[in-house]
Order: sequence, then structure tokens, then C-alpha cells
Amino acid sequence: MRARLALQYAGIVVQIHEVQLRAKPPELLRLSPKGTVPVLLLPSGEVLEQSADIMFWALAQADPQAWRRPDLDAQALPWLALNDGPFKQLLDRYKYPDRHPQATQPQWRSEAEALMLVPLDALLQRSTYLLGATPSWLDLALLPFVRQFAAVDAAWFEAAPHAALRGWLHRWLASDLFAAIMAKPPFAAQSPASNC
Ligand SMILES: N[C@@H](CCC(=O)N[C@@H](CS)C(=O)NCC(=O)O)C(=O)O
Repeated sequence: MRARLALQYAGIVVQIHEVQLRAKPPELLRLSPKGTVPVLLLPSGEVLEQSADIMFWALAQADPQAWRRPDLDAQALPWLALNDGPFKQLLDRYKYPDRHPQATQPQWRSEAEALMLVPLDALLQRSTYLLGATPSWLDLALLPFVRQFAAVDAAWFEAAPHAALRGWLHRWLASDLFAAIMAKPPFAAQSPASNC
């Protein structure tokens, strides 16, 4: 989703091939044997197989509102590492507690809350977006994961003491950019809105 958000923001038209993760097409595995999505094949033949790399590539093509400003990376990259590492792991455990019986679902949630939700909420109590008054690539990079987290138990997230984070998420989910990437291309199978 962060890749689609960045491509849409940068105005880059791509041919979207939706894949069923339980039946990965041979072409995907030929381009990227690791078998995860998103994968972007460039006209040059170069293959980008990490969502963050696709996001940065898109912003290098066009960044009309300067969402990647040189001074930001130093602040933003540690958050990306925290999100894609420990937070994503806790999110998976919170989503699928049966696969991770070492702790209960509320315990995984509390760990994730302390690690990520509380610090992000603190940032957003100080500014409208994660790194200031205007959006940056970090908002795009983290949004899909906070959205997934909120969706596990929406009632809990709506009542949790993270009002600034909730407001930020709601603003993004109500944005034209988000609506644009969630719109299904005409030929796509009507599968439920994915989290990827
Ligand atoms: N580090 C990769 C992770 C991508 C990833 O895990 N994608 C999921 C979908 S959201 C996937 O393809 N899962 C299928 C699998 O792991 O087999 C990235 O950021 O692009």
C-alpha cells in the first residue's frame, strides 16, 4: 500500500497485476524469487522488490509537495526501521495470536502500543503530520501498518488513549490519495480490499 500511495502521489501510472498470495504467478517468482509483493518492474528491466524502494523511486521521479526533503531522512529512517522490524512483528502477533501462543493478544497489543502507538501519538500531538505541519514519506510508509493495527480490533482502537494518532489515521483514510489507490482497476477480481 505504501508503494501504491507513493506511485499515485507522484502521478506515475503503472500496470497493476493483482496476485493471489496463495497462488503466486510464475512471473512474480521469476522477477522476485522471494515471493512477496509489491514488486515493480521498470521499463529498463530493473526490478524493485521492496515497498520502501518503490516508494523512494516514485518520489525520485516526482515529488510535487516535497514529501522527501533531505533534512527529513535522518529523522524518518529510524522510524521506518522500527516499523518494518519490531512493530511489524508485533502487528503479525497481534493479528494472528493463535500462531504466537507465547503471549496473549492483549499482551502483544500492549507491547506494540508502548513500542509504536504511544510514540507516534506523541509526535502527532506536536504536529499535524509525523514530521511536521506538512506530510512526508514517513506518513505514507507507516500509514498502512497503523491502519492494519487499527483494523484488528477497531472498537479498541477507537477508544484507546491515542486521539492524535487516530485523527491522523482518519485524515489519511478520508484523503483523495487513499481513495484513489483503493479504487479497484476495472479488470481486477473483486477481492476484498487487501492490506498490501
Ligand atoms: N519487506 C517487504 C515485505 C513485503 C511483504 O511482506 N508483503 C506481503 C504482503 S503485504 C507478502 O507478499 N506476503 C506474502 C508472503 O510472505 O508469502 C516490503 O516491504 O516490500
